[in-house]
Amino acid sequence: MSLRTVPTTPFPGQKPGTSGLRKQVKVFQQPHYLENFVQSIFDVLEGSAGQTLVIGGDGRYYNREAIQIILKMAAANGIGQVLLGQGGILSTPAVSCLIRKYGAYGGIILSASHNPGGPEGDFGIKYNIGNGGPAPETVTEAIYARTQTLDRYCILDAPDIDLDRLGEQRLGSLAVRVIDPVADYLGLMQRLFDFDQIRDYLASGIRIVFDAMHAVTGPYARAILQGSLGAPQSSVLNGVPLPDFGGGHPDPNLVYARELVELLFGEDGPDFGAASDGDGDRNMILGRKFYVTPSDSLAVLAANAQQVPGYREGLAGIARSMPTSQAADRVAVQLGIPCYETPTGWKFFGNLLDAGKVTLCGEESFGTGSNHLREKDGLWAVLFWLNILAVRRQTVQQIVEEHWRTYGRNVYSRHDYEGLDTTVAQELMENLRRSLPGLVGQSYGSQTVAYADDFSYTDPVDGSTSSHQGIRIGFENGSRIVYRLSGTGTQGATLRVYLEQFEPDPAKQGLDPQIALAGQIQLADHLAQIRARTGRQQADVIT
Ligand code: VG1
Ligand code: CO
Repeated sequence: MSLRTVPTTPFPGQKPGTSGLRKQVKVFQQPHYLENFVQSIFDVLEGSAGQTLVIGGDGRYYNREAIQIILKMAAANGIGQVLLGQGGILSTPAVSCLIRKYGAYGGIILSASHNPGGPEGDFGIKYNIGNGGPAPETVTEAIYARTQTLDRYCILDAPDIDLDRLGEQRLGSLAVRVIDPVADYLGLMQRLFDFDQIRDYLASGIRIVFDAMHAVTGPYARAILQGSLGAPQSSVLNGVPLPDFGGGHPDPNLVYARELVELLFGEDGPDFGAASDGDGDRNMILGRKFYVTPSDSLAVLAANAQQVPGYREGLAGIARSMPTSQAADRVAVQLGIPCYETPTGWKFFGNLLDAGKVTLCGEESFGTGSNHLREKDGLWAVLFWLNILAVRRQTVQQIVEEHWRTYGRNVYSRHDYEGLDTTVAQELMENLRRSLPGLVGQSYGSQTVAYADDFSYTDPVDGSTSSHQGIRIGFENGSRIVYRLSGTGTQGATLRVYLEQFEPDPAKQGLDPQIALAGQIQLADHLAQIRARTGRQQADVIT
């Protein structure tokens, strides 16, 4: 085994987005591309010599190859120990759990999350810090800056590690410990939820289906739902992780989780359905013939948290990303606790959780989590729901409708326009930004604009400011239209339009959101000239 220093030159565009660096597999496969980024991570980590890193990925194409490279680079860069998920598999929440449990210095997650995989698909890499959460912007900016000046990387010339053999192997001075990807995570879930109660509930004839979408949650769902909670074999769909996710799009929403949606909305469907994404941090919750909007899911979990063992003592506060509906804010008011509004992406929740300011966090993009770790957590949300259902013994639909009657309904929808020409999308946003000062006070139908701005966030813990986090147009009646460009896509630009309207009248709360929001949808197009500028007549994905 010998240590090799390889001369290299910078690649443009190695800038982490909303959640790590995501590019097409082909981009990552270029010689030195992955190595440059990984070396830049090691170069900005101070005091990592001899420390422990957690490494694993969502099993997508190029996962195993990338892990071999990263292990040899970790060895060459003086890391002391790596905890590696068996087969190179670890869900994003499991990485967060392991970093925290074993006091690791940080972790590297190989995933492009909900983006498709396979040789023609996407790959990604994210760095998590010692609190178990995504690296904050100060760290991702430093990594990016380093990629632009890098002129060498260090790697150990050594044979590959056997990724599937549990136990310790060595790469020079680095100890690689291959561990069961599920055990520690399962232990944490057992401490938070009442597994006995959920098991009894499931045994009472309740039928559940979890769609792992051929992504990382398969082994977790089988061990937890079937192994520990006694759900039958049929309760986990697409439970084997595949490098190309079976050709699917591992994004748990009404469009991409069609198989599950058809089951739940079909005749004699199951009582409860759920799905997770590529790396296991997202969740979609369904009842029989009923879809729970992620923003509502966060609000329902908050309102019912004290029925669940891990949250009996109540919540310190709630945080939601700016585009997420204000349903959780209403619960926070009732509970007399603060509700924070952060930019999109989990990295902004870490400081609030570390400071004990919030207990629950959520995003409209099917992400919910809590202070149990520092990532959003798909299966955790599923277990949270099952625990609430086991206590309340009502249907998902009854619970959500009762919630609306109590708090009012924040009718909500997100419209995504995917694969737009980047210049067209940027001009659309620029133009809209320029029009903001003139919008305040304008009336459209019965609505008057109360504020129109480009969201800027100052972290209440460390005082750092993040600007240009999305355009918000808020109306005096509480309705909102939010526009932002995605920071996770790899081809062209994706415009996300978030629509929200408050409906206090129970008689009108059952209306299909697309119908209830029709006026808002039209206004969103009018204000940003979406159809005229993009040539698109409608959104590609509506959630
Ligand atoms: C999207 C979601 C955002 C989420 C991010 C990462 O980002 O909107 O809420 O945190 O994906 O999720 P963007 O920039 O494309 O809107 V995951 O599960 O893909 O790591
Ligand atoms: Co994800």
